[in-house]
Amino acid sequence: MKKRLEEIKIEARRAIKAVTDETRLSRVKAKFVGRKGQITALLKQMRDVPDDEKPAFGQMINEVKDVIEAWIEARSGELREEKKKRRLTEERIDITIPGRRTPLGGGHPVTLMMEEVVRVFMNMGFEVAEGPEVELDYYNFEALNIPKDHPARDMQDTFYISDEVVLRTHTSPVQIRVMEKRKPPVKIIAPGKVYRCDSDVSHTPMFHQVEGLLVDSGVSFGDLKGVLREFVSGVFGRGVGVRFRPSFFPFTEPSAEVDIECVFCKGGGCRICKQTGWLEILGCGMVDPAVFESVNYDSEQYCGFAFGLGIERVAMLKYGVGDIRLFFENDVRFLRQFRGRT
Ligand code: 2U9
Repeated sequence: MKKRLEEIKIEARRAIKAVTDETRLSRVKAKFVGRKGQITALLKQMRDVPDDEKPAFGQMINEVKDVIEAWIEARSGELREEKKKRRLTEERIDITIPGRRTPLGGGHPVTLMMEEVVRVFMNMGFEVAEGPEVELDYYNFEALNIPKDHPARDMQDTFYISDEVVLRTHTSPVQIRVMEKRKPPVKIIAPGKVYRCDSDVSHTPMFHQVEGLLVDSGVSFGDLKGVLREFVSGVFGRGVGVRFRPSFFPFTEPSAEVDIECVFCKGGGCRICKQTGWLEILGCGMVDPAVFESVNYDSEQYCGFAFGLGIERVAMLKYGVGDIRLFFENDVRFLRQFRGRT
C-alpha cells in the first residue's frame, strides 16, 4: 500500500505539471483527490490494514492528499497568471478603429413640409386648430354649402363609414367646429390628414392639407392676397411670382386658384409647368355667406377668407418630386434625401 501511495504521488505530480488549462486541471483533481479518486479508493482499502497500523497509514495517505492538493492549488495559480500574461501580450486592441455609430433617422418629407408651412402661417399670427379624421357628413359637407348632388359627395370620391359618417375629405370641418364654439375674430389654420377615393401619380387615398380661415369685420380679398403672397415667399423664397385665377368652390365666393412662377424654369416654360411658366399651388376665396349662416355668424357684420393647400403637392413642387406615391413607399433611398432639412 505504501508503494501504491508513492506511485500515485509521482503520477499526480507528472499529471499536474503537464496540464495547460483549468478544465484539465479540475479533471486531474477529480482523478486523484476527488470523491471517486485514487486517494479515496486507498482510504477505503484501510479496512484490510491491521488495526494497529491504521493510524500510521491514515496519516501517510492524508499527507500525500494534502501535498497533491497543494500542487493543484499552486498549478492553478500558475495557469491563471499565464492566462493573464497571454491576454496582456497577445491581445491587441486597436483604439484607432472608429466606433459603430447608431444610425440616425430623420423627419419624413411630408412632416418637414407640413411643419414648414405651419411655421410660416404661425409667424403671421394664425393659431393651429385640430379635429377628428372620422367626421359627420354634416361638418364635412352640409355646413360647407356642398350640395347633396355635388360629385365630392359621391361614393366614388368619399370613403363612407355609414350614411352620416365619412373620412373627412378636407380639414374644413375643423374650421366649422371652431366657429361653432367661438365668436370672431378667428384666425386659424387646420393641418392634418384627409381622405379621398383617388389614386394616381398626383393623388393618394390619404394626403395632408393645411387650410386657413380668417374671419373679422372688414376683411378684404386684398388681405387674402397679402397673406398668400407672404406664404409663397416664406416657402419658395422672396421674388417668386404669384397670380390669382378666378375659380369656383361651394364654400367661397368669389374663389380663386393660386399659381406660382414655375420654380424649375423660372417662368420660361418647361415640361413640369407644361410650357405655361406657372404651377398651381392652392385654392382660396372669401367665405360664402351660406357657410357663416351654418355657424350663426352675422354675415352683414363679419366676413373673411379661406384657403386650402395639399402638403404633398407643395413638397413635390419644392423638391421636384414627380410621383406623389414616392412619399408613401418608405424607400429609405428616397427618404434619406430629405435628411437634415427642417
Ligand atoms: C371654411 C370655409 C371655407 C377652404 C378652401 C380651397 C379653396 C381649395 C384645395 C387645395 C388643394 C383642396 O388639397 S386640395 O385638393 N382647397 O382649393 N380650400 S378654399 O375653404 C374653406 C374652409 C373652411 C369654414
